[in-house]
Amino acid sequence: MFKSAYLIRVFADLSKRYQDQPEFLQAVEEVLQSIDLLVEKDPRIERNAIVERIVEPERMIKFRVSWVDDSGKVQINRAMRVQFNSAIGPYKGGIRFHHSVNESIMKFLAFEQTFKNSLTCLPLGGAKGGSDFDPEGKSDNEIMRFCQGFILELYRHIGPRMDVPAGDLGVGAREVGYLYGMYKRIENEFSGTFTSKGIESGGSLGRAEATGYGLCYFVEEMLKTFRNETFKDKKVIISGAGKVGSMAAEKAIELGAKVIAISDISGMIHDEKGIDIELIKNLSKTNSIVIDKYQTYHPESIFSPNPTDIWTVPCDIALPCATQNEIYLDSAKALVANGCYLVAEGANMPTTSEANKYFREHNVLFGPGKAANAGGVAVSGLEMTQNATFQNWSFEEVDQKLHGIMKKIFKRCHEASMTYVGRPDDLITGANIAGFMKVYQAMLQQGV
Ligand code: 2IT
Repeated sequence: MFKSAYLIRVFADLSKRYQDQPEFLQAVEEVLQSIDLLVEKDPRIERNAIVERIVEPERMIKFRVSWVDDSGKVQINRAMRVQFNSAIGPYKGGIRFHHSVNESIMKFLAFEQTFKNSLTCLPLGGAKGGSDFDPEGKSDNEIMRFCQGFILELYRHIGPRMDVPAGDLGVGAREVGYLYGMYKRIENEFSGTFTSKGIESGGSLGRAEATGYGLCYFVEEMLKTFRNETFKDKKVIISGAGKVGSMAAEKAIELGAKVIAISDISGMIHDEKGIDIELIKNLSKTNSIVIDKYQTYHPESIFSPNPTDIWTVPCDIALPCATQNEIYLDSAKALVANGCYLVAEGANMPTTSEANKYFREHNVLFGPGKAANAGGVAVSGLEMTQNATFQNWSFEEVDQKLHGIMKKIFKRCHEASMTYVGRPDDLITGANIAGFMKVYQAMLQQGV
Protein backbone atom coordinates (compact mmCIF):
# COMPACT_ATOMS: atom_id res chain seq x y z
CA MET A 1 0.00 0.00 0.00
CA PHE A 2 1.13 3.60 0.55
CA LYS A 3 3.93 4.83 2.83
CA SER A 4 2.32 8.20 3.41
CA ALA A 5 -0.32 8.24 6.20
CA TYR A 6 -2.05 11.04 4.30
CA LEU A 7 -2.51 8.87 1.19
CA ILE A 8 -3.66 5.89 3.28
CA ARG A 9 -6.35 8.10 4.82
CA VAL A 10 -7.48 9.70 1.55
CA PHE A 11 -7.64 6.39 -0.28
CA ALA A 12 -9.51 4.67 2.57
CA ASP A 13 -12.12 7.46 2.52
CA LEU A 14 -12.43 7.25 -1.24
CA SER A 15 -12.72 3.46 -1.21
CA LYS A 16 -15.51 3.67 1.33
CA ARG A 17 -17.40 6.38 -0.53
CA TYR A 18 -17.07 4.77 -3.95
CA GLN A 19 -16.93 1.09 -3.05
CA ASP A 20 -19.14 0.31 -6.05
CA GLN A 21 -16.65 1.93 -8.49
CA PRO A 22 -13.84 -0.61 -8.95
CA GLU A 23 -12.38 0.81 -12.17
CA PHE A 24 -12.21 4.31 -10.71
CA LEU A 25 -10.50 3.09 -7.53
CA GLN A 26 -8.05 1.01 -9.60
CA ALA A 27 -7.02 4.07 -11.63
CA VAL A 28 -6.69 6.28 -8.53
CA GLU A 29 -4.70 3.71 -6.58
CA GLU A 30 -2.12 3.46 -9.36
CA VAL A 31 -1.59 7.22 -9.49
CA LEU A 32 -1.43 7.57 -5.71
CA GLN A 33 1.16 4.79 -5.50
CA SER A 34 3.32 6.73 -7.93
CA ILE A 35 3.09 10.03 -6.05
CA ASP A 36 3.72 8.48 -2.62
CA LEU A 37 7.33 9.69 -2.70
CA LEU A 38 6.35 13.21 -3.69
CA VAL A 39 3.75 13.57 -0.98
CA GLU A 40 6.27 12.65 1.69
CA LYS A 41 8.77 15.22 0.41
CA ASP A 42 6.40 18.10 -0.32
CA PRO A 43 4.13 19.09 2.60
CA ARG A 44 2.23 21.60 0.42
CA ILE A 45 0.38 18.72 -1.22
CA GLU A 46 -1.28 17.65 2.03
CA ARG A 47 -1.61 21.21 3.41
CA ASN A 48 -3.60 22.24 0.34
CA ALA A 49 -5.63 19.01 0.22
CA ILE A 50 -4.41 18.52 -3.36
CA VAL A 51 -4.99 14.76 -3.37
CA GLU A 52 -8.53 14.99 -1.94
CA ARG A 53 -9.31 17.56 -4.64
CA ILE A 54 -7.59 15.83 -7.54
CA VAL A 55 -9.55 12.57 -7.02
CA GLU A 56 -12.95 14.29 -7.00
CA PRO A 57 -14.48 15.46 -10.31
CA GLU A 58 -15.08 19.21 -10.45
CA ARG A 59 -18.51 18.57 -11.95
CA MET A 60 -20.63 15.66 -13.21
CA ILE A 61 -23.63 16.07 -15.44
CA LYS A 62 -26.03 13.13 -15.55
CA PHE A 63 -28.95 13.14 -17.92
CA ARG A 64 -31.62 11.10 -19.65
CA VAL A 65 -31.71 10.69 -23.42
CA SER A 66 -35.09 9.73 -24.89
CA TRP A 67 -35.31 8.83 -28.57
CA VAL A 68 -37.64 7.01 -30.92
CA ASP A 69 -36.45 3.79 -32.59
CA ASP A 70 -37.30 2.74 -36.16
CA SER A 71 -40.38 0.83 -35.01
CA GLY A 72 -41.77 3.97 -33.34
CA LYS A 73 -41.01 2.82 -29.79
CA VAL A 74 -39.65 5.36 -27.27
CA GLN A 75 -36.24 4.32 -25.93
CA ILE A 76 -34.48 5.67 -22.84
CA ASN A 77 -30.75 5.75 -22.19
CA ARG A 78 -28.64 7.15 -19.38
CA ALA A 79 -25.82 9.54 -20.19
CA MET A 80 -23.23 11.64 -18.39
CA ARG A 81 -20.27 13.94 -18.75
CA VAL A 82 -17.58 13.92 -16.08
CA GLN A 83 -15.69 17.22 -16.06
CA PHE A 84 -12.84 16.07 -13.91
CA ASN A 85 -10.21 18.77 -13.82
CA SER A 86 -9.81 22.13 -15.59
CA ALA A 87 -6.66 23.39 -13.83
CA ILE A 88 -4.55 23.44 -17.00
CA GLY A 89 -7.13 23.99 -19.75
CA PRO A 90 -10.70 23.45 -20.92
CA TYR A 91 -12.18 20.03 -20.15
CA LYS A 92 -11.16 17.62 -22.90
CA GLY A 93 -11.87 13.97 -23.52
CA GLY A 94 -13.87 11.51 -25.57
CA ILE A 95 -17.43 10.27 -25.52
CA ARG A 96 -18.09 6.52 -25.25
CA PHE A 97 -21.26 4.76 -26.36
CA HIS A 98 -21.31 1.22 -25.00
CA HIS A 99 -23.67 -0.85 -22.86
CA SER A 100 -20.99 -1.10 -20.15
CA VAL A 101 -20.84 2.68 -19.56
CA ASN A 102 -21.43 3.58 -15.91
CA GLU A 103 -20.17 6.11 -13.38
CA SER A 104 -17.12 4.06 -12.40
CA ILE A 105 -15.91 3.70 -15.98
CA MET A 106 -16.60 7.35 -16.84
CA LYS A 107 -14.76 8.57 -13.73
CA PHE A 108 -11.75 6.33 -14.27
CA LEU A 109 -11.47 7.50 -17.87
CA ALA A 110 -11.86 11.18 -16.98
CA PHE A 111 -9.33 10.84 -14.15
CA GLU A 112 -6.77 9.17 -16.45
CA GLN A 113 -7.47 11.74 -19.13
CA THR A 114 -6.49 14.56 -16.75
CA PHE A 115 -2.93 13.21 -16.43
CA LYS A 116 -2.70 12.07 -20.04
CA ASN A 117 -3.64 15.54 -21.27
CA SER A 118 -1.14 17.09 -18.89
CA LEU A 119 1.61 14.88 -20.38
CA THR A 120 0.94 16.20 -23.89
CA CYS A 121 2.12 19.66 -22.69
CA LEU A 122 -0.95 21.18 -24.37
CA PRO A 123 -3.43 23.28 -22.35
CA LEU A 124 -6.10 20.60 -21.95
CA GLY A 125 -8.06 19.69 -18.84
CA GLY A 126 -9.55 16.22 -18.28
CA ALA A 127 -13.07 14.93 -18.99
CA LYS A 128 -14.98 11.97 -20.35
CA GLY A 129 -18.57 11.34 -21.28
CA GLY A 130 -20.83 8.68 -22.62
CA SER A 131 -23.97 6.66 -22.55
CA ASP A 132 -25.10 3.06 -22.16
CA PHE A 133 -26.53 3.39 -25.69
CA ASP A 134 -24.89 0.82 -27.97
CA PRO A 135 -24.62 1.80 -31.68
CA GLU A 136 -24.05 -1.91 -32.50
CA GLY A 137 -27.09 -3.20 -34.39
CA LYS A 138 -28.79 0.24 -34.63
CA SER A 139 -29.70 1.88 -37.93
CA ASP A 140 -28.07 5.13 -39.11
CA ASN A 141 -31.29 7.01 -38.40
CA GLU A 142 -31.55 5.59 -34.88
CA ILE A 143 -27.96 6.62 -34.19
CA MET A 144 -28.63 10.10 -35.54
CA ARG A 145 -31.76 10.55 -33.40
CA PHE A 146 -29.92 9.32 -30.32
CA CYS A 147 -26.94 11.66 -30.95
CA GLN A 148 -29.30 14.61 -31.43
CA GLY A 149 -31.10 13.81 -28.18
CA PHE A 150 -27.75 13.51 -26.40
CA ILE A 151 -26.60 16.96 -27.57
CA LEU A 152 -29.95 18.57 -26.84
CA GLU A 153 -28.97 18.22 -23.19
CA LEU A 154 -25.17 18.32 -23.32
CA TYR A 155 -24.87 21.41 -25.51
CA ARG A 156 -25.34 23.76 -22.56
CA HIS A 157 -22.32 22.29 -20.75
CA ILE A 158 -19.76 22.34 -23.57
CA GLY A 159 -18.02 25.02 -25.64
CA PRO A 160 -14.70 25.74 -27.39
CA ARG A 161 -13.14 27.15 -24.22
CA MET A 162 -15.23 25.20 -21.73
CA ASP A 163 -15.37 21.54 -22.69
CA VAL A 164 -14.44 19.93 -26.01
CA PRO A 165 -15.58 16.31 -26.48
CA ALA A 166 -14.28 13.81 -29.06
CA GLY A 167 -14.80 10.18 -30.04
CA ASP A 168 -14.02 7.03 -28.06
CA LEU A 169 -15.37 3.45 -28.16
CA GLY A 170 -18.60 3.37 -30.15
CA VAL A 171 -18.20 7.01 -31.19
CA GLY A 172 -16.51 7.28 -34.58
CA ALA A 173 -16.70 9.68 -37.51
CA ARG A 174 -20.43 9.03 -38.04
CA GLU A 175 -21.43 9.67 -34.42
CA VAL A 176 -19.17 12.73 -34.05
CA GLY A 177 -20.73 14.09 -37.25
CA TYR A 178 -24.26 13.81 -35.85
CA LEU A 179 -23.25 15.13 -32.43
CA TYR A 180 -21.35 18.12 -33.80
CA GLY A 181 -24.01 18.81 -36.43
CA MET A 182 -26.68 19.16 -33.77
CA TYR A 183 -24.43 21.25 -31.54
CA LYS A 184 -23.63 23.64 -34.38
CA ARG A 185 -27.30 23.99 -35.27
CA ILE A 186 -28.18 24.97 -31.69
CA GLU A 187 -25.26 27.39 -31.19
CA ASN A 188 -25.44 28.86 -34.70
CA GLU A 189 -21.67 29.22 -34.96
CA PHE A 190 -18.66 27.28 -36.17
CA SER A 191 -16.67 26.90 -32.98
CA GLY A 192 -15.09 23.46 -33.48
CA THR A 193 -16.46 22.29 -30.12
CA PHE A 194 -15.72 18.65 -30.94
CA THR A 195 -12.55 17.02 -32.17
CA SER A 196 -12.06 13.94 -34.33
CA LYS A 197 -14.57 15.53 -36.70
CA GLY A 198 -14.71 14.52 -40.38
CA ILE A 199 -12.13 16.42 -42.45
CA GLU A 200 -14.81 18.34 -44.37
CA SER A 201 -16.46 19.41 -41.08
CA GLY A 202 -13.26 20.99 -39.75
CA GLY A 203 -11.45 17.86 -38.54
CA SER A 204 -7.69 17.50 -38.66
CA LEU A 205 -5.83 15.32 -41.12
CA GLY A 206 -3.97 12.70 -39.14
CA ARG A 207 -6.44 12.59 -36.23
CA ALA A 208 -7.81 9.16 -37.26
CA GLU A 209 -4.28 7.73 -37.31
CA ALA A 210 -3.01 9.62 -34.26
CA THR A 211 -3.56 7.21 -31.36
CA GLY A 212 -2.20 4.15 -33.18
CA TYR A 213 0.69 5.99 -34.85
CA GLY A 214 1.50 7.79 -31.59
CA LEU A 215 1.61 4.47 -29.77
CA CYS A 216 4.24 3.20 -32.22
CA TYR A 217 6.27 6.39 -31.93
CA PHE A 218 6.28 5.90 -28.15
CA VAL A 219 7.33 2.24 -28.49
CA GLU A 220 10.11 3.31 -30.89
CA GLU A 221 11.51 5.54 -28.13
CA MET A 222 11.27 2.67 -25.62
CA LEU A 223 13.07 0.29 -27.95
CA LYS A 224 15.77 2.84 -28.75
CA THR A 225 16.38 3.91 -25.16
CA PHE A 226 16.21 0.60 -23.32
CA ARG A 227 17.39 -1.90 -25.95
CA ASN A 228 19.16 0.19 -28.58
CA GLU A 229 16.84 -1.40 -31.16
CA THR A 230 14.07 -0.53 -33.64
CA PHE A 231 10.80 -2.15 -34.72
CA LYS A 232 12.68 -3.96 -37.50
CA ASP A 233 11.70 -7.67 -37.62
CA LYS A 234 9.95 -7.54 -34.24
CA LYS A 235 6.96 -9.84 -33.81
CA VAL A 236 4.00 -7.77 -32.68
CA ILE A 237 0.54 -8.82 -31.47
CA ILE A 238 -2.34 -6.36 -31.18
CA SER A 239 -5.68 -6.73 -29.42
CA GLY A 240 -8.42 -4.63 -30.96
CA ALA A 241 -8.85 -4.15 -34.69
CA GLY A 242 -10.68 -0.83 -34.37
CA LYS A 243 -9.38 2.70 -34.89
CA VAL A 244 -6.40 2.36 -32.55
CA GLY A 245 -5.36 -1.25 -33.22
CA SER A 246 -5.52 -1.09 -37.02
CA MET A 247 -3.55 2.18 -37.18
CA ALA A 248 -0.95 0.84 -34.73
CA ALA A 249 -0.61 -2.23 -36.96
CA GLU A 250 -0.18 -0.07 -40.05
CA LYS A 251 2.57 2.05 -38.47
CA ALA A 252 4.36 -0.91 -36.86
CA ILE A 253 4.52 -2.63 -40.28
CA GLU A 254 5.77 0.59 -41.89
CA LEU A 255 8.52 0.71 -39.26
CA GLY A 256 9.64 -2.81 -40.18
CA ALA A 257 7.74 -4.98 -37.67
CA LYS A 258 5.74 -8.10 -38.42
CA VAL A 259 2.23 -7.99 -36.96
CA ILE A 260 1.47 -11.70 -36.49
CA ALA A 261 -1.81 -11.67 -34.55
CA ILE A 262 -4.77 -9.35 -34.06
CA SER A 263 -8.15 -9.70 -32.34
CA ASP A 264 -11.57 -8.16 -31.82
CA ILE A 265 -14.61 -9.38 -29.86
CA SER A 266 -15.30 -12.06 -32.49
CA GLY A 267 -11.95 -13.80 -31.95
CA MET A 268 -8.30 -13.65 -32.97
CA ILE A 269 -6.27 -14.53 -36.00
CA HIS A 270 -2.65 -15.60 -36.07
CA ASP A 271 -0.42 -15.76 -39.11
CA GLU A 272 3.37 -15.95 -38.78
CA LYS A 273 3.72 -14.57 -42.30
CA GLY A 274 2.07 -11.35 -41.14
CA ILE A 275 -1.53 -10.10 -40.95
CA ASP A 276 -3.08 -8.47 -44.02
CA ILE A 277 -3.92 -5.13 -42.46
CA GLU A 278 -5.24 -3.63 -45.69
CA LEU A 279 -7.91 -6.35 -45.71
CA ILE A 280 -8.87 -5.55 -42.11
CA LYS A 281 -9.14 -1.86 -42.94
CA ASN A 282 -11.32 -2.65 -45.96
CA LEU A 283 -13.60 -4.99 -44.01
CA SER A 284 -13.93 -2.31 -41.29
CA LYS A 285 -15.49 0.11 -43.76
CA THR A 286 -18.71 -1.90 -43.70
CA ASN A 287 -18.44 -4.00 -40.51
CA SER A 288 -17.63 -3.15 -36.89
CA ILE A 289 -16.60 -6.78 -36.27
CA VAL A 290 -14.06 -8.12 -38.76
CA ILE A 291 -11.80 -10.83 -37.35
CA ASP A 292 -14.28 -13.71 -37.77
CA LYS A 293 -14.45 -12.84 -41.49
CA TYR A 294 -10.69 -12.79 -42.08
CA GLN A 295 -10.11 -16.51 -42.64
CA THR A 296 -12.43 -16.57 -45.67
CA TYR A 297 -9.81 -14.43 -47.44
CA HIS A 298 -6.76 -16.06 -45.82
CA PRO A 299 -7.54 -19.73 -45.18
CA GLU A 300 -3.91 -20.36 -44.16
CA SER A 301 -4.29 -18.20 -41.01
CA ILE A 302 -5.23 -19.66 -37.62
CA PHE A 303 -8.52 -18.44 -36.13
CA SER A 304 -9.75 -18.79 -32.56
CA PRO A 305 -13.20 -17.54 -31.48
CA ASN A 306 -11.68 -16.66 -28.09
CA PRO A 307 -10.09 -13.16 -28.32
CA THR A 308 -7.96 -13.66 -25.18
CA ASP A 309 -6.08 -16.48 -26.98
CA ILE A 310 -4.07 -13.68 -28.56
CA TRP A 311 -2.01 -13.39 -25.38
CA THR A 312 -0.74 -16.96 -25.86
CA VAL A 313 0.89 -16.14 -29.22
CA PRO A 314 4.71 -15.92 -28.79
CA CYS A 315 5.84 -12.36 -29.61
CA ASP A 316 8.36 -9.62 -28.82
CA ILE A 317 5.86 -6.79 -28.36
CA ALA A 318 2.22 -6.80 -27.23
CA LEU A 319 -0.01 -3.78 -27.86
CA PRO A 320 -3.36 -4.02 -26.03
CA CYS A 321 -5.63 -1.64 -27.96
CA ALA A 322 -9.15 -2.87 -27.14
CA THR A 323 -10.55 -1.79 -23.76
CA GLN A 324 -9.98 -1.63 -20.00
CA ASN A 325 -8.88 -4.73 -18.05
CA GLU A 326 -8.28 -7.05 -20.96
CA ILE A 327 -4.95 -8.46 -19.70
CA TYR A 328 -5.41 -10.47 -16.52
CA LEU A 329 -2.65 -12.23 -14.57
CA ASP A 330 -3.01 -15.46 -16.61
CA SER A 331 -2.46 -13.59 -19.87
CA ALA A 332 0.51 -11.71 -18.39
CA LYS A 333 2.07 -15.03 -17.37
CA ALA A 334 1.52 -16.48 -20.85
CA LEU A 335 3.07 -13.41 -22.48
CA VAL A 336 6.18 -13.53 -20.29
CA ALA A 337 6.53 -17.32 -20.66
CA ASN A 338 6.44 -16.91 -24.44
CA GLY A 339 9.17 -14.29 -24.55
CA CYS A 340 7.28 -10.97 -24.74
CA TYR A 341 9.51 -8.22 -23.34
CA LEU A 342 7.58 -5.04 -24.18
CA VAL A 343 3.93 -4.13 -23.56
CA ALA A 344 2.51 -0.71 -24.45
CA GLU A 345 -1.11 0.27 -23.87
CA GLY A 346 -3.06 1.66 -26.82
CA ALA A 347 -6.30 1.41 -24.83
CA ASN A 348 -7.03 3.04 -21.48
CA MET A 349 -6.02 0.79 -18.55
CA PRO A 350 -6.13 -2.51 -20.50
CA THR A 351 -3.80 -4.13 -17.96
CA THR A 352 -5.15 -5.18 -14.55
CA SER A 353 -3.15 -4.28 -11.41
CA GLU A 354 -2.08 -7.93 -10.92
CA ALA A 355 -0.89 -8.23 -14.51
CA ASN A 356 0.96 -4.94 -14.14
CA LYS A 357 2.74 -6.14 -11.04
CA TYR A 358 3.72 -9.38 -12.80
CA PHE A 359 5.18 -7.48 -15.74
CA ARG A 360 7.17 -5.29 -13.39
CA GLU A 361 8.54 -8.30 -11.45
CA HIS A 362 9.59 -9.91 -14.71
CA ASN A 363 11.28 -6.79 -16.12
CA VAL A 364 8.87 -6.39 -19.02
CA LEU A 365 9.25 -2.90 -20.48
CA PHE A 366 5.90 -1.23 -19.96
CA GLY A 367 4.43 1.81 -21.71
CA PRO A 368 1.41 3.00 -19.68
CA GLY A 369 -1.68 4.14 -21.61
CA LYS A 370 -1.77 7.69 -20.31
CA ALA A 371 1.57 8.26 -22.01
CA ALA A 372 1.60 5.72 -24.83
CA ASN A 373 -1.91 6.42 -26.17
CA ALA A 374 -1.82 10.20 -25.68
CA GLY A 375 -1.30 10.75 -29.41
CA GLY A 376 -5.05 10.82 -30.05
CA VAL A 377 -5.83 13.62 -27.67
CA ALA A 378 -2.62 15.42 -28.64
CA VAL A 379 -3.83 15.67 -32.24
CA SER A 380 -7.25 16.69 -30.89
CA GLY A 381 -5.36 19.59 -29.32
CA LEU A 382 -3.85 20.36 -32.74
CA GLU A 383 -7.36 20.20 -34.26
CA MET A 384 -8.50 22.81 -31.72
CA THR A 385 -5.60 25.08 -32.71
CA GLN A 386 -6.44 24.72 -36.41
CA ASN A 387 -10.15 25.47 -35.78
CA ALA A 388 -9.38 28.47 -33.57
CA THR A 389 -7.05 29.98 -36.18
CA PHE A 390 -8.99 28.90 -39.30
CA GLN A 391 -6.08 26.88 -40.65
CA ASN A 392 -5.77 23.44 -42.22
CA TRP A 393 -2.45 21.71 -41.75
CA SER A 394 -1.24 18.96 -44.06
CA PHE A 395 -1.11 15.33 -42.95
CA GLU A 396 2.69 15.49 -42.90
CA GLU A 397 2.68 18.60 -40.73
CA VAL A 398 0.32 17.04 -38.19
CA ASP A 399 2.17 13.71 -38.19
CA GLN A 400 5.47 15.45 -37.65
CA LYS A 401 4.06 17.41 -34.72
CA LEU A 402 2.56 14.20 -33.29
CA HIS A 403 5.94 12.49 -33.57
CA GLY A 404 7.57 15.37 -31.69
CA ILE A 405 4.92 15.31 -28.97
CA MET A 406 5.26 11.53 -28.43
CA LYS A 407 9.06 11.86 -28.15
CA LYS A 408 8.59 14.65 -25.63
CA ILE A 409 6.07 12.61 -23.61
CA PHE A 410 8.51 9.70 -23.49
CA LYS A 411 11.32 12.01 -22.41
CA ARG A 412 9.24 13.50 -19.59
CA CYS A 413 8.22 10.04 -18.29
CA HIS A 414 11.77 8.73 -18.58
CA GLU A 415 13.28 11.74 -16.81
CA ALA A 416 10.70 11.64 -14.03
CA SER A 417 11.30 7.94 -13.45
CA MET A 418 15.06 8.53 -13.23
CA THR A 419 14.73 11.55 -10.96
CA TYR A 420 12.11 10.22 -8.58
CA VAL A 421 12.52 6.43 -8.67
CA GLY A 422 16.10 5.99 -9.80
CA ARG A 423 14.81 3.30 -12.17
CA PRO A 424 14.79 4.66 -15.74
CA ASP A 425 12.33 2.10 -17.12
CA ASP A 426 9.59 2.69 -14.53
CA LEU A 427 7.46 4.61 -16.99
CA ILE A 428 4.27 4.08 -14.97
CA THR A 429 5.63 6.07 -12.06
CA GLY A 430 7.30 8.49 -14.45
CA ALA A 431 4.07 9.17 -16.36
CA ASN A 432 2.01 9.59 -13.21
CA ILE A 433 4.50 11.95 -11.58
CA ALA A 434 5.10 14.04 -14.71
CA GLY A 435 1.34 14.24 -15.39
CA PHE A 436 0.53 15.06 -11.76
CA MET A 437 3.17 17.79 -11.36
CA LYS A 438 1.70 20.19 -13.90
CA VAL A 439 -1.89 19.76 -12.67
CA TYR A 440 -0.76 20.08 -9.05
CA GLN A 441 1.27 23.24 -9.68
CA ALA A 442 -1.65 24.82 -11.53
CA MET A 443 -4.05 23.97 -8.71
CA LEU A 444 -1.65 25.47 -6.21
CA GLN A 445 -1.38 28.68 -8.26
CA GLN A 446 -5.15 29.00 -8.51
CA GLY A 447 -5.96 28.69 -4.81
CA VAL A 448 -8.74 26.68 -3.26
O1 2IT B 1 -8.96 8.20 -24.57
C1 2IT B 1 -8.67 9.19 -25.28
O2 2IT B 1 -7.61 9.80 -25.13
C2 2IT B 1 -9.64 9.62 -26.30
N1 2IT B 1 -10.67 8.98 -26.43
C3 2IT B 1 -9.37 10.82 -27.14
C4 2IT B 1 -9.84 12.04 -26.44
C5 2IT B 1 -9.80 13.29 -27.27
O3 2IT B 1 -10.30 14.31 -26.75
O4 2IT B 1 -9.33 13.29 -28.39
